[in-house]
Amino acid sequence: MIQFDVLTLFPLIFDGFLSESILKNAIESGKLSVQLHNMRNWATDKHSTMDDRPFGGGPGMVLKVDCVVPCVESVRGGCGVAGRLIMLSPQGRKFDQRLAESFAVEERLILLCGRYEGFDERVVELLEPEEVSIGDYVLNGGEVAAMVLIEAVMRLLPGALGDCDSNRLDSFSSGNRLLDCAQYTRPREYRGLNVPETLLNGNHAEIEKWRNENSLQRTKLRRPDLLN
Ligand code: 6GU
Repeated sequence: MIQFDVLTLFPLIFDGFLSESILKNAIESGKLSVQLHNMRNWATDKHSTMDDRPFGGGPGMVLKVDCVVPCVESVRGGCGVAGRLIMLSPQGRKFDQRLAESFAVEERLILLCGRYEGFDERVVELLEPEEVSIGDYVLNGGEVAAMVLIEAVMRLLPGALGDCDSNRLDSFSSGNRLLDCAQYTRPREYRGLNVPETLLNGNHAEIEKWRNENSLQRTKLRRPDLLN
């Protein structure tokens, strides 16, 4: 059981994500829990202001240190395990399968989602979170990145997926640095396109060989960086 605590200004973004399909089943069968915390509850004024204009001027708004720090401290203190604190931020370390594997062995992960131009830098100085980015592009906030992280970690939890080793064979898991091979299902022929003959003849050694070669070929073409 791994507990995620998500600190966000927009908890409703997570509703559909948490209540459908594989993730819903994993939560219902106790593989993980996700607690949403609305950071606005830690605002200090009557208008529930969480952000303010940046010192020095410029566009956008900055999330206030005196709201965010007490919020994190309160959520952290609400459970015996302090947990690993992760700030979703485009300035962070690039998220990958290895980092997901290191998260999957934790008891508790606290995910801090930013909005606007980000957090007052003193949040980082005081709380020393691990900053994580999901790639080199800009999102409106950390919520979608937090969902990416939760889903990637959830797939690694024992028994969370129906088929017991379907995650071990995934692209990018430890011991597999190749892209997945091409897959086909019925019909055998569609608009003149045929399923490769090897996949139809029932020879499992040959099928395995075809798939390995297909994986290697696709990786060479599309992601040569994975082969080095
Ligand atoms: Cl974690 N946050 C935002 N706002 N943008 C991103 C990101 C995170 N990762 C990639 N782009």
